[in-house]
Amino acid sequence: MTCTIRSSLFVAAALVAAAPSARAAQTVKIGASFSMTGPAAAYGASQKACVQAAVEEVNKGGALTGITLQAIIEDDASTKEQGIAVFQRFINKDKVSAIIGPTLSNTATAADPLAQAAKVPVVAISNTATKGITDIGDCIWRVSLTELHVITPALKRIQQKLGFKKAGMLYGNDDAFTQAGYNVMKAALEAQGIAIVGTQTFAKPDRDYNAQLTALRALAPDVLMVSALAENAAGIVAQARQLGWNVTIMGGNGFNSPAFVKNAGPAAEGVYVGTAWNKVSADSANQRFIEVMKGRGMDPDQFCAQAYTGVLVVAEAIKNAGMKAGREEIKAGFAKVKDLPTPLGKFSFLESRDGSHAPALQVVKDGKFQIVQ
Ligand code: 1QQ
Repeated sequence: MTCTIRSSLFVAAALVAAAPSARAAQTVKIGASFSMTGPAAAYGASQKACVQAAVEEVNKGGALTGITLQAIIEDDASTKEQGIAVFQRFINKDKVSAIIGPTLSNTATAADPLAQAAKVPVVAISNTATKGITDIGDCIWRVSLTELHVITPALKRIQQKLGFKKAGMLYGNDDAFTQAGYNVMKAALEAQGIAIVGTQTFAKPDRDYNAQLTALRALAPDVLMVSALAENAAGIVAQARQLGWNVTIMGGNGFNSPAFVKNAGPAAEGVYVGTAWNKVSADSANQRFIEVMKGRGMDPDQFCAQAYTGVLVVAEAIKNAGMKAGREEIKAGFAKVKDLPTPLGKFSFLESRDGSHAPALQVVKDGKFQIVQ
């Protein structure tokens, strides 16, 4: 009910504000809450550029008859507090039709309940914590695959190649995503019959991991599983190699930013990470996406592909709702998204409102992520 009233008020306001032409397009506002500063800033810059690109492409493509999308992009500063403030602004002041983001699962656990209470549909594009996101309620949807859907098959594939017997674990214990990633890694190791010989933790502000790495190294694991955001991840990998420790390292989703590879430098070589985006997919939607981003001077990463997909999903929901773009209508439109061509592959939502498409495995080689075939 709230949804319907708000959306009709908004449509009325948009019509009043529109140019005098009777045929003027209705502007549909989409809020995007990304971490442009703070520990997740490496992801937010990519997300911002790619939402802007996707909105321009959708508007240019003309598939949304009579509708122009407008993205309002705000910095959530990688914190719960700022995420809540941004969501409040989107919901009550900007009166957006839908929200994309926030970047971190940690922020989503605090901000998404506000959208759920106000019945504003949210599309998560990079939240990968298995629990505590879409189960907030029926307004919360996500494009991103969970750590469970990515790490489990990725570990299985590496295990088949390298045959690990013993694993060490290192994870951030002050963040919903790094904790969730740890839980998934632990379960995946156990399922593969790999013994966990030691577990160490750190927190986001930490910069020295030598004590944890030295303790784990003494236990001689075959693989080190790390659940960390990009900045911590780069420091951990660089310090492990500085210690002369050449153990195989596998990271969670936090590693998927080129910022990790850049900041870890040569130490990143050989690091494995499961990914939601198969960048070498010959699929035409993926090739078109890469071309669009290259045209804008960008070599896209997984976070870009997911952000771009988030906008395509919102546009598809509006189409599914018969070119109606109120909050309730977009939410209903999400339920009808089926096999949508996107950079991530043919996209549909699961019953749980989580994303569903094939994951991939990559390794850092010659200073770049390379898909393991
Ligand atoms: C989460 C993540 C981060 C790495 C997102 C950028 O996967 O917070 O869920």
